[in-house]
Amino acid sequence: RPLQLTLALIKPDALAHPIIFEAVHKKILENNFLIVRSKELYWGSTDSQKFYCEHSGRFFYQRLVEFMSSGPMQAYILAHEDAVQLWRSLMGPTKVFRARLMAPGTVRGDLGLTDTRNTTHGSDSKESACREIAFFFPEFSLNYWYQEQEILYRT
Ligand code: YYY
Ligand code: MG
Repeated sequence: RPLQLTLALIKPDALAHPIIFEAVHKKILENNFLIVRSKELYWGSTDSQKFYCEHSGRFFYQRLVEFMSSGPMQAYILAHEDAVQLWRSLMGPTKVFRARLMAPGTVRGDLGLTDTRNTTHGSDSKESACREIAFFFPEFSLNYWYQEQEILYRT
């Protein structure tokens, strides 16, 4: 099967601690993702608001936006045959109790601190992946990358 792309993010709570960062990074490598791009970045509250606008109005929106602009993050474009689904399942459930109780061994289950400080983000569909990759890596051409893959895959 051809490779698919997803956007993964190590959030400020995880990047603040080298051991946690290493654990998440190791998880990426162990699961045979290809790291297509990676960069450290720091959001102001405007970027956080824009990225999470689908949640504006929710009770957790303000604390989420504040948290996401509280420190640096590491963003990745990851490639894998099943990149979107695989990264979502490795992360585990959003909420910390559910993650702890029902998904030990996942990133959030093992390392998540609260419902907000839950270590990582992952695109939830192929469409969000396209949108989110463009948001983080505006210089990256998805079309070009997928075209290139198609050629590699055929030859
Ligand atoms: O996609 P995912 O990150 O698993 O969860 P979403 O439901 O899209 O929520 C995005 C983000 O919002 C979540 O990662 C943490 C934060 N959040 C929160 O702070 N409190 C909640 N009760 C639910 C979500
Ligand atoms: Mg989401």
